[in-house]
Amino acid sequence: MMNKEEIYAALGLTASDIEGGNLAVQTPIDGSEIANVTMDTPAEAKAKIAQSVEAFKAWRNVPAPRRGELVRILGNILREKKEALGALVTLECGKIYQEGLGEVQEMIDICDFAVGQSRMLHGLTIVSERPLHKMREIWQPLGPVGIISAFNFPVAVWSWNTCLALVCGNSVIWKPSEKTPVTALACQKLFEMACAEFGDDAPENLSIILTGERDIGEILVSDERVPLISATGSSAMGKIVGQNVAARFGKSILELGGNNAIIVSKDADLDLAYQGIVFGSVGTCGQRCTTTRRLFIHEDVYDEIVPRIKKAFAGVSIGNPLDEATLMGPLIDEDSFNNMENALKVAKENGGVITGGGRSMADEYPGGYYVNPALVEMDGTDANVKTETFAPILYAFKYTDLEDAIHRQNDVPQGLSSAIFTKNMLEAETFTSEFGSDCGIANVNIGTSGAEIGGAFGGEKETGGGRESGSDAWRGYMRRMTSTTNYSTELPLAQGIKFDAE
Ligand code: UN1
Repeated sequence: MMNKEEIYAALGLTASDIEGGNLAVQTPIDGSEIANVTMDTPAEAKAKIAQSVEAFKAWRNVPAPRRGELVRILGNILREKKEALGALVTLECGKIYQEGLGEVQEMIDICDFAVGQSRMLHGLTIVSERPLHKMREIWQPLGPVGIISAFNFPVAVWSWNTCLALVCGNSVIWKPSEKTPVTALACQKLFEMACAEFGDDAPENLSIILTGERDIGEILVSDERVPLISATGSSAMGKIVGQNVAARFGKSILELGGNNAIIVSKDADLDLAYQGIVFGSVGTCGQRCTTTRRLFIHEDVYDEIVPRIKKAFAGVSIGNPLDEATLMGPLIDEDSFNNMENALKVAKENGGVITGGGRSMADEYPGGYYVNPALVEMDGTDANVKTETFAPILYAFKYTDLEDAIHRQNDVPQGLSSAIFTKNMLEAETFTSEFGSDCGIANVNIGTSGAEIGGAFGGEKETGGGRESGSDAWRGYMRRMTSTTNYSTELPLAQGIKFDAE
């Protein structure tokens, strides 16, 4: 495993990038400072937005397949730097190295996807109601795209947005989480390497980073020169961002909180369900927006699977995420730990029976917030289970009737991911029907987390309604133009209107 200095060197980060600034960055591994980066002032942020507008004006003229070439080069660089960037992700946000690598793989995958997409920015041709007329849809570049991302996927979310935005002809301005600015600076270095290899068609400032706290994010969100804001994070943040962007008639793509559930049927393959549940709930230390937070287990199999989950939770190897034997690293910081403690307190007050929870390895890592995953057995629904706590807490409920389980699964404000484990085709099809799951993601015999980039990613209700990455999410980064051409010598009006100007 590379050490910090080797990681920085491999990614081209120099002292001026990571020292002498005014934003201290701590690794959640032990709380020690790994960098001190320089924040943008509000005036600098505004100036950078102006630079991004200029970059857009040049980039939109480059043919889309050529734009794809830049993304192809970026994907190759990411392949070369996968280990270094994966390790930096681990160092800065605390997810285990395997997941750090997985996150970079997600970047590589979206690069490949976007390269293909760069030759497929298709519009419709539409038959006209008028003779000798043709209609078509033309998808146009939009402008600078503002990206706001969270600490838990510090690099992949940028790439989902950036790779599509770039092939669509846009420039990008990224405001990463103030908890993970170093991975952002590293991505910027790799992007600049790609531009250098690509040549002059890539204008200066095609991708820009805004480093700072909330005030800097607000500048980006409220700036009319930025037609689209794509924001990933909490529902509370997204509500403010969405309203502020809407107030200036901007567009937004919001990918916000989840409260994801797995239904375990009496007809489930319990071995599969068990694996999906454990990965979904303790993976990334419960800090994915797709983390499994609730279980609805059929009463006939409850006593078979719940003890297995408890055993897995008690035995999961918690520790330094750079150590390859570790399955669960630390929470991002003390606030997260306090939120977890609070949620467990409320669950207990509401009659929940808790197994696990509490701090782990405090002696070895006084500055790191390692926790034991907690399983909370609940009798019925309660208010606490309606909010997202970004920590490894899994609430288990019993059910008798599938319709009731689906209703309870849906009966939360969020609507990101959901899953059912069943070998019963009728149940599986019910779950994915119009009266089944109300989430953006509804899986069968697969857990709630770990979505592939090829599908549209996002969810409904307080999850924000946005879709990123695969399918036709690219359209969100473009402007739709409807164009009608008349190749006759008459000017017939639509709807048969007669209007004689003579
Ligand atoms: C997030 O937590 O914001 O499906 C994204 C998954 C990952 C992405 C999670 N591909 O878990």
